[in-house]
Amino acid sequence: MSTHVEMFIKEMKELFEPTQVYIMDGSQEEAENLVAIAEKSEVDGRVVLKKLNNKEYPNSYYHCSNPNDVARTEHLTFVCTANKDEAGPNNNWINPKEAKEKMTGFFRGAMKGRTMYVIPFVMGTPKSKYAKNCVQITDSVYVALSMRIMSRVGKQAVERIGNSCDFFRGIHSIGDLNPNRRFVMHFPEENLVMSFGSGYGGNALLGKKCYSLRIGSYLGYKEGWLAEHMIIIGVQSPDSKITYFLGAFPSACGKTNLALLKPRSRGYKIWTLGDDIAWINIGKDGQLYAINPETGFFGVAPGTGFKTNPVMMQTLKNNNFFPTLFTNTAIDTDNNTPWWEGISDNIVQNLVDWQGQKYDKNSRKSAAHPNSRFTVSIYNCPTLSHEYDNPNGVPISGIIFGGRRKSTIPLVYEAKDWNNGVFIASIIGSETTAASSGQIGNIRRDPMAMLPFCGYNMGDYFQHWLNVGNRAKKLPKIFMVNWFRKDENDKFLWPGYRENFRIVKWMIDRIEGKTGAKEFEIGLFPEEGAIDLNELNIDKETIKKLFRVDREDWRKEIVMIEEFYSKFGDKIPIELRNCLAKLKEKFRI
Ligand code: GTP
Ligand code: SPV
Ligand code: MN
Repeated sequence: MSTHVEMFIKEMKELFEPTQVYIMDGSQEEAENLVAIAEKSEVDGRVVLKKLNNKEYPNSYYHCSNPNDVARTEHLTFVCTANKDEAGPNNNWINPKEAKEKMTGFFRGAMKGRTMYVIPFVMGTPKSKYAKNCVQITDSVYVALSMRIMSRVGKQAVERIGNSCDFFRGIHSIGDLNPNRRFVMHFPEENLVMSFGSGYGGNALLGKKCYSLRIGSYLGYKEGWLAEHMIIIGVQSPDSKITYFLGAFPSACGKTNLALLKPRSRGYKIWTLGDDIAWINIGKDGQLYAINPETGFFGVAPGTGFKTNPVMMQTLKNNNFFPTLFTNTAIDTDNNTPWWEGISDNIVQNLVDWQGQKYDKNSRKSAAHPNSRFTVSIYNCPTLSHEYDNPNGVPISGIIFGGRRKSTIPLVYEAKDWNNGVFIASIIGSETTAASSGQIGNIRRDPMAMLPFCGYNMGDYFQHWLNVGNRAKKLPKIFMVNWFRKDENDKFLWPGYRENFRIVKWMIDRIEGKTGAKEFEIGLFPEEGAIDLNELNIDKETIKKLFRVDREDWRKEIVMIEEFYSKFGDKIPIELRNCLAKLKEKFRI
């Protein structure tokens, strides 16, 4: 082991005072050991893992977290740059010295009586020049097991690090799960994250949002690439050609579902490369190429079902090397299988809810927590792309942005060019979801679906997007979608899920120049009849509503956009300010 990794472990051991240290190697034997430990240990009065029905869900385990620890906590997440302006108004900030003192105070002696797990891991395929080396410390066996699913853990990371001191350091302890002593602190200038008091998802699996997005976006800014909250898919047409897309939607707004979509159209297929994070570089030929740094899905359970997402259901039922975890779902106790709202139409007799209480069917509360999730290896996915491990990534022809909006935003439209696309992405608004603690359903600006994940000033981030566009020789087309528009009765106007493929097919026609577009105030719209609505029971009136640009709604929208932009002062690039001025003119504001 490299001296720098050894020094880091020694320093952590002195700080945390654990009973023992467990250095992970990523082996099969280790998976079995850790599962056995988790089945025997309790955290907070709850057994960490319980085995589920092995016939229905092979090698799968149930985990239920403290009810105060079920989602990311954005208000407790900080970016600690030397200078406040560098973190920007989009991030909470305290100065690095103060942050470290606070965290070190929490960390001191926090692992007494516990095991300290050391997780060496690589984000990205180890042979890729875009991959990054990392080491996380944690005292949660659930986090250790999750990291093995979500990233490449083991010797290859140690080998890649060698004698270098250049690796990401992630320091995590669940502490006593007290929300008053819970913080996630990022130090982009030091390639370091400190997280205390939470064992949940993005707060605790530090390779994910903390490193691959917040620190990653900062590194990308310095080094000339982009770290984005995006899926990567390859869409195969009947002529066997594969068109690669990126797709960014805010948390719990449909990325995983689009990434594993099974088209109904004959001859088409979607190949999955990633469902949450993309690292994008300009390749030698001047095109954008994307890799997925992760190796698993940490997906939203509710709404995932045999009808809506059969490929994910198959993924969950596949068996391989990695144990699959279900967190905060309900359980069908007759079958010992995980259960959630929307999984199937079958009626189940006996459920316990996500807190282990017998579920009353007349209850208005859901049985599974709305942010209940599964953690499953990407290698279980039957539609995994053959290019998934390609060290260079895949060349991107289209970028799909989206949000969750009851009104205002049409089903789909296209940007006129790259800069206009950056503008459209910079003004995304979306209703807040259960993926983050706090109120659900409030509209907030979530540019590029990166508001909670951009590790530096978002004004600089917009400029960086424009710069990447200037440097690239061939740019993808940019689209905006909204699967979530509703009617007067609060019903979704668009069937969504697998039917979303109809929109993707139109995008391919646009990329290939097979269909024209009509220009409206906000962008380019599909021509009459260009979207395949065959065998879809939807009337003309509904389609009209889905594409309606309501001038009054847009006037209100522009007020919200201006308010958001104004927080960034003159950091908002002139190109985007010009786009906004043009939009205002069109709506006569
Ligand atoms: P994160 O993992 O939080 O980043 O979320 P995500 O963007 O991957 O979202 P996901 O695909 O897991 O979907 C979130 C929720 O939206 C789930 O409850 C889905 O069932 C629901 N959903 C996804 N796609 C659609 C759609 O096209 N229409 C409707 N109505 N709901 C959808
Ligand atoms: C999200 O919230 O966007 C997620 C889940 O993908 S978490 O890993 O908790 O960030
Ligand atoms: Mn996400």
